Amino acid sequence: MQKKWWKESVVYQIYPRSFMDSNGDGIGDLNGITNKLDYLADLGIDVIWLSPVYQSPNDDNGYDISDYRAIMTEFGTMEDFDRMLGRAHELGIKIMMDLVVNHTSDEHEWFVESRKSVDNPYRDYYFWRKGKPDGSEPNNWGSCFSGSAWKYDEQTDMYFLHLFSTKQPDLNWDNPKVRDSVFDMMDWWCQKGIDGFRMDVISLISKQPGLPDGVPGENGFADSGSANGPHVHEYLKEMNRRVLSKYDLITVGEAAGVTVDEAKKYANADDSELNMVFQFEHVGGGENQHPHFGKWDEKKMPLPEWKANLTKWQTQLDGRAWNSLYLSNHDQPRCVSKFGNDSDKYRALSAKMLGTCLHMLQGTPYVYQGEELGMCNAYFDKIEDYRDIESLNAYRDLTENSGVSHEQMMQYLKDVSRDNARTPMQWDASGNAGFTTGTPWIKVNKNYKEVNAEKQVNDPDSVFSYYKQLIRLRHENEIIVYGDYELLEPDSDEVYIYTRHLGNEHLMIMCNFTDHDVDASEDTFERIPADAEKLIGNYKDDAKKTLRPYEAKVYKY
Ligand code: TEU
Ligand code: CA
Repeated sequence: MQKKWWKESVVYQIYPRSFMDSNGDGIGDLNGITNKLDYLADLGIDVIWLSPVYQSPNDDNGYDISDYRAIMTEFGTMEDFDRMLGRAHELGIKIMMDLVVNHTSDEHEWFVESRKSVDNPYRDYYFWRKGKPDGSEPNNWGSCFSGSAWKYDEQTDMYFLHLFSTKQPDLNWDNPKVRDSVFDMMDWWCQKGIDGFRMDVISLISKQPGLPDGVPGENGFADSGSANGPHVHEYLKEMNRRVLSKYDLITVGEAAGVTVDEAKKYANADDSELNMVFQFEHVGGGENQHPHFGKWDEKKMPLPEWKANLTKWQTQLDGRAWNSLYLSNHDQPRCVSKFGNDSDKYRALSAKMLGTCLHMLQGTPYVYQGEELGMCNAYFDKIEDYRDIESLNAYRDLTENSGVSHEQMMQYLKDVSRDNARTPMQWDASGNAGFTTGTPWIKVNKNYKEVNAEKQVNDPDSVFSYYKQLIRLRHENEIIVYGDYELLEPDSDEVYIYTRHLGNEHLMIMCNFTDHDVDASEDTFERIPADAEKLIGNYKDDAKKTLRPYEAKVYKY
């Protein structure tokens, strides 16, 4: 397999609004990030994925961009950005920018022009359509943030398309001028010296010709059928040719609705499109009781199904494409709350177990801020504490239109709201967890006195120290990066055990997903020679065949 630096890297995601506030206005900012770069260097990560820092009215916390070449006022200035980039580079850390080009803000100059008249030069930068004869929306597509994907605009008596919020109009990638504008802007950032792009919902950029009605539940994303649309690979190849291939970048496409077969194209080892994609199957749920409730009432996927899913990605991309590895990000609940056990007793143990399970797979691992501390879901009790547009819109929509009770909806939010991941980073036990001296824009998790960085950085048994070790092991062992993968005990609904192989070397990764003792099978255990080295584990001693609650261990032989 071809060696690449981005295959050997560990990426750390920063959600700037919640990372570190340097000036007491309650909002994280670029100088806050610069001040904490030493912490990240200590953790040992190679690349930072910076969620959007561009000028934005913040309808969706920066995923609605009004100027791609300016920094959001609340986050600082372009000089602050340059200083952050320079300092990161001094520390050997690369910066991957979030590229949000499926849509812009409605306050972006392109859209401001576009909405003015049907013959404005920017009209075709977006999707404008007449309503149906009865005046209703042009088609039945829904927005991911509730309601129709169309918004009526009086100025020209037409609707525009927005797959996300009404302030996030979709760009029309079929227009070559849109592609020129986007590629110019990307090139401008590359010239500045950034190191890569994480591409927001890039799988949605090619819409179905004619924008036909979708079959609810069958046409994928928002019933639009936009995921992996007819020209997406053509446009990405063009982007690769015109921009990406001119620089040495790390690229990852967020690919809602991507299948393994599609991923083989997006992330092809021939370097024609992107390095890797974020797929969603393993963070999605099992079946849901009310299909139109979407993600809110998805059941947890049974472990055998989850393992089979990850295994499919591991084995089918091996040698042909490349996996990204993640359990959490700014859109997902905290992984220790979702996949582990966030009780006092098992929080740290299960956080380490999940880290082991993920970091020993083939692919590039992503750590979301606070994951390295075992941060947990927010569990806000009051709707007033939520900030996320998706959560607030869904609350309104489901309680008002779908008969969901307030209590039920609050439970949904506690389990899956994106705000669970957006509470401020917990730096220390002082007020507001050391995130700000002012009032944070969103409440700090109640457990910050127990769970914080200051407490963990110098504690060899902490989740932080464990993650540090996981990251170091990847840097020191080629087998973790390049080895192939085999699943053992596929039917167990208690343990996830797999092996990795490279040349004559083997790794055995054993993870207990339950709160009780589980014995690995005789067959599994026989594979581990007596002189095997225990590379890492979250219990000090070794109970050999028995995996204790949330135990994880890795043998090398
Ligand atoms: O997310 C798109 C996406 O597919 C989802 O994860 C989605 O945000 C939703 O939460 C599903 O429940 C990206 C960004 O990561 C997200 O933060 C933005 O809100 C969205 O695109 C629009 O830019
Ligand atoms: Ca600030």
